[in-house]
Amino acid sequence: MNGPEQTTAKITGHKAVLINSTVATHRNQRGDLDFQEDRVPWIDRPDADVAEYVRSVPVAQRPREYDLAEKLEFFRQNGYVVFERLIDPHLIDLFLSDVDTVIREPDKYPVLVACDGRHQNVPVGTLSREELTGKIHYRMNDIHNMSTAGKKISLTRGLVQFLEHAFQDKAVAMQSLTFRYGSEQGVHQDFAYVVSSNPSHLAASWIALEDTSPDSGPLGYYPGSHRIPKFDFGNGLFYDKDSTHGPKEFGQYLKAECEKHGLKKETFVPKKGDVLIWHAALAHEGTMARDRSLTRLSYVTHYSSASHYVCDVRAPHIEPVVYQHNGGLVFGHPGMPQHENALAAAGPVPLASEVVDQPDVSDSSQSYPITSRKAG
Ligand SMILES: O=C(O)CCC(=O)C(=O)O
Repeated sequence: MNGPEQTTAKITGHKAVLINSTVATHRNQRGDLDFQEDRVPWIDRPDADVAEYVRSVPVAQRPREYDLAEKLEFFRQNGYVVFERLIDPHLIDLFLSDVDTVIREPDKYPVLVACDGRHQNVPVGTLSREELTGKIHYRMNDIHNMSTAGKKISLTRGLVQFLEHAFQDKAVAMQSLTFRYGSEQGVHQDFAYVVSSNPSHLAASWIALEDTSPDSGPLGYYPGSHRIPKFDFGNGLFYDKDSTHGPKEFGQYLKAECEKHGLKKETFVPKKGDVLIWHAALAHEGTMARDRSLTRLSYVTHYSSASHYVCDVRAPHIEPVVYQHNGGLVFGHPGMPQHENALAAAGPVPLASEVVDQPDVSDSSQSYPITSRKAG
């Protein structure tokens, strides 16, 4: 396992292999739909012994910022864990200035946004100035591809180290979402929507870019819900075009199961720089804002492990360009190499590996089993 320093090693082994994510949909010994028991991260196995694991980690490889055993054990039991003031506030300010640059010059930076009341992602340039700076609720997708500050935040040392220990593998930042206002998204579990080749090798970080008001629609989550039986979309664990049940029924099911198991909703009302990491199967939501005019500046990154996210879901047939920072990985946008790191407020980019194959995203003639699923 890598230490916390940046490294100059080249990343290898990221051949864009073809993976059929549907093989992970299966029934366990009781006949229930579940993650494949022998492929879950060690920490999710019934016999996981966190204290023993941490004793085996040399002291020099343990994070300096927190007690690793305490955080891993909390995550194992509850499906989430909080780190206070983990993100450098200066880096957050640089990131926010990158976001402002996109809002000021939306035609120059082709970031996709998902807006209230619209079903599809649209280029930020199609929103009016009033919409972009006003009270419309939208989220920006994958701004980290253009923003070096975004990459550095997603790959903050203590965060990446925690995930490396939880996965026992390098962490890969797969996608990011940047919010100005609360999402008010219904209760869900991310593995149903976010695609890796193993749905249990998934986690997310929620980072407060400002002190969060309890009235702005904070993140809500159900501690312990990562262990409740999985929902069947009619065609398995994942929501896609063939599903006969949708996000609404998913949310209703999760709420009913949480109630049945006595799991109570909590909300995350953090200070700037605080982080909450959640498990692939933690039931969570964007709570309804009591005051929709309040901002809730926040940044979500979804991660998988390097062994289970080897190609970019946006173009799985090409070799990704891999950036490395603090031992964590992130892929360059396969469709917009000319815009990668265009917003460089945070200075030099994390190390990029050699581009092995030049991306050719115009080649859509091949069919690849990993495809994007509709978000809920
Ligand atoms: O921040 C929020 O309101 C919800 C974010 C979320 O549910 C997600 O990114 O999966």
